[in-house]
Amino acid sequence: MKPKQYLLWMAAATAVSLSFSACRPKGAGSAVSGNAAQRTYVPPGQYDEFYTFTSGGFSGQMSVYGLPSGRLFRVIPVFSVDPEKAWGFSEETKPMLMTSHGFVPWDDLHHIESSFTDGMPDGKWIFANSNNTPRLARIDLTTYRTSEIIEIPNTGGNHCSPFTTENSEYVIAATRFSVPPDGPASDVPIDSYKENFKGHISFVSVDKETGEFDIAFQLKTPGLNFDLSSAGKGVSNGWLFISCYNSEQSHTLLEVNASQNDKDFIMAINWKKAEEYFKAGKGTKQTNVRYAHNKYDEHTHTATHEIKTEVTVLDVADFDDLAYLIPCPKSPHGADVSPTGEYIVGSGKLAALIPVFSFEKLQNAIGNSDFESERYDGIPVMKYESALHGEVEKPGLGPLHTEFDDKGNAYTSFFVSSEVVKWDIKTLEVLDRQPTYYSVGHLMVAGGNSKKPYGKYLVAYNKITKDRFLPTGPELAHSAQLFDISGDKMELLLDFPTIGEPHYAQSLPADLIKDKSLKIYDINNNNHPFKTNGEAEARVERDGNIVRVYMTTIRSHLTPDVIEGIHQGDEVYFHITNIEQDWDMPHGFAIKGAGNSELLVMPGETQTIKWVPDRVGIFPFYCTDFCSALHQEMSGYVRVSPK
Ligand code: CUK
Ligand code: CUA
Repeated sequence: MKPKQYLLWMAAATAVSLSFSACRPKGAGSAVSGNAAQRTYVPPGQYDEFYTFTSGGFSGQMSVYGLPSGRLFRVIPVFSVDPEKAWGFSEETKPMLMTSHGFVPWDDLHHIESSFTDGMPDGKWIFANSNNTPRLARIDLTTYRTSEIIEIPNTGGNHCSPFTTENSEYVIAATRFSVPPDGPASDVPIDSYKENFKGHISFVSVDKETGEFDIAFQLKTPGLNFDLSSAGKGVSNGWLFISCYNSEQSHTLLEVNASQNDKDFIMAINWKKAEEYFKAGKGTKQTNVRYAHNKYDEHTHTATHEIKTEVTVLDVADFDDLAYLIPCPKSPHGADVSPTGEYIVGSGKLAALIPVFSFEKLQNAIGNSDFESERYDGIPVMKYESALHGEVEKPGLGPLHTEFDDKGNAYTSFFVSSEVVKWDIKTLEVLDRQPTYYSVGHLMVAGGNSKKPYGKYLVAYNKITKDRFLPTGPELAHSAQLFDISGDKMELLLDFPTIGEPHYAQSLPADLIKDKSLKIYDINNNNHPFKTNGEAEARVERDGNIVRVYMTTIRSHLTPDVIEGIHQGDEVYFHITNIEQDWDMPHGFAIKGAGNSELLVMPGETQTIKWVPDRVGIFPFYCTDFCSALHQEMSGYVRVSPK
């Protein structure tokens, strides 16, 4: 590209728009490492080194990939229905997708974060947020199922989430769209934004033993848009750093209104202080909220859905020492904290540099009240220089996210110039850059957000696939690219397709997963109200027009397998109990005309399908999961007679 063209490109990229797809590096002849095949090959019967929990974006799911192979092992439904696992179809799982708006069986699963102990992934839970109807989920790594979902009140767009503190004391959820607080008073003109629209940051506590969520408290802030955040760790443990855009507090995000200021902010929050105030009874109880809290019980094998109506809110402007604003150029996206906790990296999407802030300088400035003379809606504003460690100069265009390795290096993704750039955290010197195909969004280093990154691998999650795979229709699978980062230069090893749009991921070492005791369901601990203990108990019971079929499943029969006395319009529940002794021998169940999908029932578990037959006739049912040589024989008939 000629210099003049480049300048035009810069101008276009930094000032005008975010549709940069024309500015991709040319030529897909990327430098794949010569022995890449060997380095990503996992021989038959051997395991991958890392298991990577990957967000599925608008698919609403999470998936588990192996590294370095890029093999897909599992799709875990979280905020969307999934017929393969009957998630959101079985009567037991439907309550998990209930919200204060009713049944919402889809969402935009954005970010993933593992639970931490002392700043390291502990392999207990994976947290995920939903961006649209604001929710947080907890996935249990003994069951690989979503165990809990909590809705977040007073928010719209739960993008800045689920960032986790050093010992998983809290999962943080901050609103992307500021909105008037919930309740009847929220019926206000949209152009009264500055007056009425507020940001809320939720602190969702996590029970150390069970992992159970609770919204401990919320912080109310000026009407900023919160984008991303990281909890402090090490020296900065107890703090939280959140990138904010739209410091103009414009009610429309047209660039002429919302991207005017040269700098937006990173908000630094002393969450330990906030917790102290909350525990001392500060803040107000807001009682006009409504939010869902859903839990899956592994003993009854059934989810419960509850609506809660109360939350404690602390207004940051009421306290002098809770929140500070650090100016950050321009429309910052990621706010990422280095492994030691000393440095906070801002990534202004429209900035041509990367500002790196120093926690120590920040503390000194706070200690000396070295602030700008004017506050921002009551919040002290730091002087840019007094918090700045330094700037990475000319790193690339459109910085988004930064991760870290085990050797003092940072890696930043650049959407516009479509590359990953490696730089030294202390000297801020750019050390290497590699193109990505194309337009990388998030990137992930194994353990790259922990106190001791595992390093070794980096995955770039690209937004645009273009020529990497043959078109399979106009939408191509988003491509992930695996780099080996153990040497001085990053080496591209592998392209692999992903499900939905991965925004973030967390790699856990295979050993950590392996050592976790997998939950194996024991029928003796099964407290499902409609379980069947054995074939002798299998039966059909009628109560008015409600029919319950207590059915067992074991290789190779379903009991009962001949069912008569059902009438058109009856409400029929098939409660299927899998009475296998082998832990990994699920059976499926489906019946003609029952549109609410199949079931997949684990050994020791009971699951239910509801069916209202709409006509007279004979309806076959069968096991959907090929389970033995006599799998095709696992079937039966229901006879439906007139009303
Ligand atoms: S965001 Cu996806 S590229 Cu919605 Cu985490 Cu930055
Ligand atoms: Cu059971 Cu197929």
